[in-house]
Amino acid sequence: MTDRHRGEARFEALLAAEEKVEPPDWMPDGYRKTLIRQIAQHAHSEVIGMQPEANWISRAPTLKRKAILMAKVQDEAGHGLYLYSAAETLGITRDEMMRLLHEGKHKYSSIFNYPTLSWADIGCIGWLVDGAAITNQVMLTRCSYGPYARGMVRICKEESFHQRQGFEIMATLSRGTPAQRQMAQDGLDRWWWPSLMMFGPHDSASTHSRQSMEWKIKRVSNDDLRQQFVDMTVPQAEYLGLAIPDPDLRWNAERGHYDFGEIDWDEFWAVVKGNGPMNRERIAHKRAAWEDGAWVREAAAAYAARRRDAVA
Ligand code: BYC
Repeated sequence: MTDRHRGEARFEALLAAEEKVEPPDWMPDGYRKTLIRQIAQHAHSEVIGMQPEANWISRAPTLKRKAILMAKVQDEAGHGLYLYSAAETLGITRDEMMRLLHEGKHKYSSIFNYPTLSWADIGCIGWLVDGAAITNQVMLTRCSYGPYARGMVRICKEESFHQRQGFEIMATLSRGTPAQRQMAQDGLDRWWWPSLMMFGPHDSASTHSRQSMEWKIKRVSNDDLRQQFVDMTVPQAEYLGLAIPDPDLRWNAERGHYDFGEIDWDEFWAVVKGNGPMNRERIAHKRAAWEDGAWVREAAAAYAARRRDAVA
């Protein structure tokens, strides 16, 4: 038996036994590439996702709301850091991931290419966007790759708190003045469909799902997760007294799930391909932040080199 055969057999055995694959283990090239693609995309989403929320830090309605929002945006930066570290264990450097993002060769979640026009949008990001993220990420805590699965446990705990704070903003607005209720409804009208798009294309159009599920990277399909999210969120909207902007939404007693309308897939693919309302601005801002931070990276590297020389 060659080393490769032994590695393959061990990889298959780990998957079959529901044990984790770890960085030194042999893994198929495709498995490594899929994980780098997905984890880097996930990390980039956390970091780019700071922009639409940061837009409201200076305009949060109270000091307490400002402090909460600042803490949430910092949490997203932390999630990005755990995820970049997880991706680095697969043999790609952080600089390379940044280069690929800045050159448009790496994706990030479509949702962050929409603008945050009112304070209610901050509520909608927490309630709907973090809600969709948790739905997707709870299954990723069972991902077969150890560093990603472990990172997701911590991230999910923080995302649950984020979801609550978003729902609480929506509850406050929807119990407020008619103008505040209208602001909450307008936020839901604009964020509902993009939130459903976060789960990706239909299973029949998903290029990676089948293989990713065989490798136990993904455990639940895009459509099943989207359905879970709809079933969870509709009663929450009812509680808030807000209307979900979908005339086809209704409870289907036979299926035991809500039926819902069709996503505008032309809009989804336009946003994924870089032509959403905010794509260019998001990447320009990200690049500028990377360039502005060059001196910090240089200083940190120089300091680390001096420490190494001093020890040697
Ligand atoms: N947006 O074969 P498919 C957060 C791409 S942030 C853009 O189904 P896969 C937060 C897909 O990449 C958390 N692209 O792919 C932060 C693929 O293209 P490539 C965000 C999308 O990978 C701040 C192609 O379409 N969560 O929580 O099996 C504030 C075909 O798709 C999207 C994650 O990133 C999309 N929505 O499944 C608040 C979760 N959907 O790569 C909150 C981790 C699909 O072949 N990612 N594409 O060029 C995943 O779970 C999976 O990658 C996806 C897609 C479910 C997104």
